[in-house]
Amino acid sequence: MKIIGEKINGTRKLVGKAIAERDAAYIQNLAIKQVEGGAHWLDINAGTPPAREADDLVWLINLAQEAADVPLCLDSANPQALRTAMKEVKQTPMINSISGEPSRLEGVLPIVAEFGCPVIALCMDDKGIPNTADERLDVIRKVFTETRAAGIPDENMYVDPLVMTIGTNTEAGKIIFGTMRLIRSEFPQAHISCGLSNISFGLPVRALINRTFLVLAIEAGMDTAIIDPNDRELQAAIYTTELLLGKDRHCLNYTRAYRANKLEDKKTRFN
Ligand code: THG
Repeated sequence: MKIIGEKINGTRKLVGKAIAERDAAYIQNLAIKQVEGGAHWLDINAGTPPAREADDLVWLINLAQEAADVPLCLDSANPQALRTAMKEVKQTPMINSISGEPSRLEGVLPIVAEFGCPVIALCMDDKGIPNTADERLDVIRKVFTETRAAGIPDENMYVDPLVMTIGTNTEAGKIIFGTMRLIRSEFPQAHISCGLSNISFGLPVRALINRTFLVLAIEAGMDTAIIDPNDRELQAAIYTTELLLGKDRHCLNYTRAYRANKLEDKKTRFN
């Protein structure tokens, strides 16, 4: 499993405040902690209005790069902000995201192609997010036609089936796992990624739902996730799931995590 650290996101209250006040230390601490927690990329989402986005993105990018040496995942739909950001990055970033929406294909796909970026592709188009796994596959199939024509290898694609809220549609989990299985089978070279938090919106004990959802999603073929890398229980669930699915040769990662005291409840271990 590869992890995209989600925390540098201006729609989060304290991050929004840090951006407005240009509190560099707050942002750099988030970058350092997430890499220590095992992030392979850092998502950078300014969460600010289009007129401010490029400036804020550049500020965040430079701070994250000073503090950490993992590649970034530029979370923006704004081609102009992305083009400006591409001038600042030290390593090829992931672009988050394209979709079947014509505006994204026209505005963002050329940037992805020009710089050879890995890219998250959302299972939606200008008609919205389809309600069934089959229709989400139809949408992403059209996106692959475009990305292949632009010379983007399937290995650079990170398909996001788009997690919706289980509280308003109890089929939401099954739609995601079904979509993941279809993508795995039709596009075996592509990666599968998603964000978790929408699944549990409005329900109690969200971390429990998110964690259990992640386990099932890995079994359905997900190999990358946008998560909080500093969530200890979530990380323990990832180690255990990979162990049980035969993705941890000689149980090496699991036993290493155990020795680093990453698996057991802190209380169980020290009381
Ligand atoms: N797919 C793709 N990109 C995405 C998402 C996705 N980018 C944004 C989002 N979803 C993933 N990022 C975050 C970042 C932070 C939080 C959740 C998702 C977060 N949420 C807190 C919570 O859920 O408890 C509440 C907010 C806060 O802390 O203020 O932190 O799905 N491609």
